[in-house]
Amino acid sequence: MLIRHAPRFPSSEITPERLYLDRRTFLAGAGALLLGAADAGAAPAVPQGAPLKATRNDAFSLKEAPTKFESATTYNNFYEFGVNKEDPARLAGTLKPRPWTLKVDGLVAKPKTFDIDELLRAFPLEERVYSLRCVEAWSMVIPWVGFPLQALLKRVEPTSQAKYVAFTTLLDPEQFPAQRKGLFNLGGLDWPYTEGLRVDEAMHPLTLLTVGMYGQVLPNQNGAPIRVVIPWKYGFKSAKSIVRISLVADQPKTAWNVAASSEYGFYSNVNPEVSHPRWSQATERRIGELRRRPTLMFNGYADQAAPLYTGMDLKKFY
Ligand SMILES: Nc1nc2c(c(=O)[nH]1)N[C@H]1C(S)=C(S)[C@@H](COP(=O)(O)O)O[C@H]1N2
Ligand SMILES: [Mo]
Repeated sequence: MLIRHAPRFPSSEITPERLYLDRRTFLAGAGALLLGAADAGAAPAVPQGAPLKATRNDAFSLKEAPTKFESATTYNNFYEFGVNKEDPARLAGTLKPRPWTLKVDGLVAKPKTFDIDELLRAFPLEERVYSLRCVEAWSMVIPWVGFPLQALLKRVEPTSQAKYVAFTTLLDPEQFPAQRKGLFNLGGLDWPYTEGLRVDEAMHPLTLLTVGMYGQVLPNQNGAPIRVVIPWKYGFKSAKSIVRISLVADQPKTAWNVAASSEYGFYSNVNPEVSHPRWSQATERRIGELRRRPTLMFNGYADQAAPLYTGMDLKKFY
């Protein structure tokens, strides 16, 4: 597999400032498959598979063996590349994770556009093993690398009017084939992909702005170079390849809710007692296992997440 054959670097050689490799080295290492994509622009490329150092946060980590790297990088939902699970791994070579900026704006005292490498230097990276529970009733256990979204939000100083946080994925049909007009876009989503959280959900210590997994930079198909991960919510809340985080007053539109509001709500907390209209959410299959296991309330993070929803009817606010 392509990613497996990516060049390995001694970790002492790689610091965030030095993630840029010369383009020839990248091409030689990544192989001819990526040639067409990487050739398209002269921008420096971050090699897929470059190591990323992080301090393990045991207090926030599941004590479960991670899903195989091969599974986590070949069985993906990333509709910008198509609706089939294998499409992202096959097609994500067109995504260019450098140069990349993340704009943080809206109802904040200090709006700022961060360069991705500036972000990597500015916030200490943690490794956290979370399970990701897809609304389709499968799950994976992934060692993510990132930092609490809270840390970034505090830096821009949300005003008291800010009640929600809106995430926006990159819009670029050159890089995302399904964003071109035509049959490729079978998923029924409007672009760009959007997601949102209440401010208190976004500020929750479990909510992770994620830049890597399995000790390396995020593979393109997993949402390079930066995505959000909210472990007590269904996977679709974890928007990939984001370019903008806006603090807003009103509940933002979200891609899946716009596409099918009776099936996908704004909250989308993992809840075994609230069925999807077309299937039960009571059990799930961990990728790599045959048996099904019971789905846990808030995906197992009830102690930490339930207090956010005190007094709310979770059947109504699904
Ligand atoms: N931009 C964007 N983000 C996205 C999606 C998508 O189609 N586009 N799919 C979501 C869904 S449904 C899931 S389950 C997770 C999958 O993340 P993974 O491929 O890293 O496991 O990404 C989420 N983030
Ligand atoms: Mo999902």
